[in-house]
Parts: sequence; C-alpha cells; structure tokens
Amino acid sequence: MNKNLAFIFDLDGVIVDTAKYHYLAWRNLANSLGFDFTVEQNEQLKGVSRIKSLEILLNIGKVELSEEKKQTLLVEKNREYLEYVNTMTPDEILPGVNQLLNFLDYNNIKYVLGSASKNAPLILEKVELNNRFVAIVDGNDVSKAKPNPEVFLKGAEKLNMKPENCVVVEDAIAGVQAANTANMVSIGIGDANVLSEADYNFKDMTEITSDFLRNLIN
Ligand code: B16
Ligand code: MG
Repeated sequence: MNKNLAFIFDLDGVIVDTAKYHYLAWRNLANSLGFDFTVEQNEQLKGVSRIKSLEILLNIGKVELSEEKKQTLLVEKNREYLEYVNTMTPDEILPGVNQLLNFLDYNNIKYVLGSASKNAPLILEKVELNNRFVAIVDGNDVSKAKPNPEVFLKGAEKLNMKPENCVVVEDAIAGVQAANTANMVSIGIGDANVLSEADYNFKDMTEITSDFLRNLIN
C-alpha cells in the first residue's frame, strides 16, 4: 500500500456527468414556476448542495416561496432526477476514469468518494463502481456544504490519511476551494480559467497521465 498518498474523487463532473440530468429536472421545476432556466445558468449549481441549488434557482426566477413549498419542490425535483439516474449504466462513466482507478489499484493507492450528492450511493451502483471505493462520503454525511472542507476531511478520516497526503479531484470551484482549505492537493477538471485556484488543471480525466501520477506519488 502507498502510505504517502490517497485520492478523494468528486462524483458529478468527475466520475459521471449527472449535471445534465440535474439540469433537466431543475429546468422543469423552473418552467412550472413560470420562468426559464438555461444551460449556462446551470453552471452555478455544479457542486452546490440540493437546497442551495433551489435557492439559486428561485433567485434567478425572482420567486419567493415558503419553507414548506420549498421542501415539496425539492422532493419533486429529486423524484424526477432519480428517473434519469435509474436509466444510468456503466457506459456513462466519463472517459479516463476507469484507467485512473486501475492505475491507483495497481499502485495500491486508496481512494474514496467525496460528493455533495445524497444520491451518490445509488449513482455508483448504477454505473457499477460502488465496490471500488474504500468509502463513500456524500451529502448524507455532512452538515456543511462545499466550499466547507467537511466532506473531504471526513474522506481523509476514512482513508486514515493526513489531509496533506490527500489529492482531491474536483470539477467545481466550491470543491477546489474546499480541498485547498482542507490543505489537500487539488486537481481541477474542466476550464482552467474557471478552476484557477486548483494546484493542477486538466481539461478532462483522460489528460491525467500516468507520468503525472508517478511524479505526484514520488
Ligand atoms: P443531490 P458532486 C453535486 O455532486 C452536484 O454537482 C450538484 O449539482 C448537486 O446539487 C449536488 O451534488 C447535490 O446532489 O441532489 O443528488 O443530493 O459534484 O458534489 O458530486
Ligand atoms: Mg462535481
């Protein structure tokens, strides 16, 4: 086992692209409230908790609702979102992910999931990755959403690793900030201009080469 390094993976935008399903469900909800919601606006919801996502959405539509109504809408949105999730198969694992996990397995480097999603266990099951992670830390385990580092610090505990020996792979600004605050190494997946706070940037998971990983390990 490599005792010097371990990985923490975000889920949406890193392992799978569930943002497109979140978008369809949030857009439906927005339409039902009488306003539109664009793909560009959906960027604001990436990595953000479910309740915070609703608040951002309502702010976009300039709609004010009671707490009770918000709870009803959250249940409805999640019900629709899960209809999409239930159609997911291993084909939806993003390119480069399996190769990276295989590299880590081969080098005895442990890894956990660190996601804001309360649906993370189901999603991993649908894409048949549930048995590969040492542990899953998700939205059910934390009280403070990213950019608070709680989810990643809990991940480090599960890995039995010091935060400074953990590498976080994230696609959202809030996630990169959470990793940095936790004193972990941050890898940003996506637009390097958007994720400029990350220690390392890659356009997508296929760009993380074994040479890069070997340098990181050593
Ligand atoms: P759920 P991640 C996040 O997943 C998504 O990026 C974000 O859009 C979503 O609102 C959040 O999970 C909560 O998801 O409604 O399934 O609990 O990127 O942290 O893996
Ligand atoms: Mg994400």
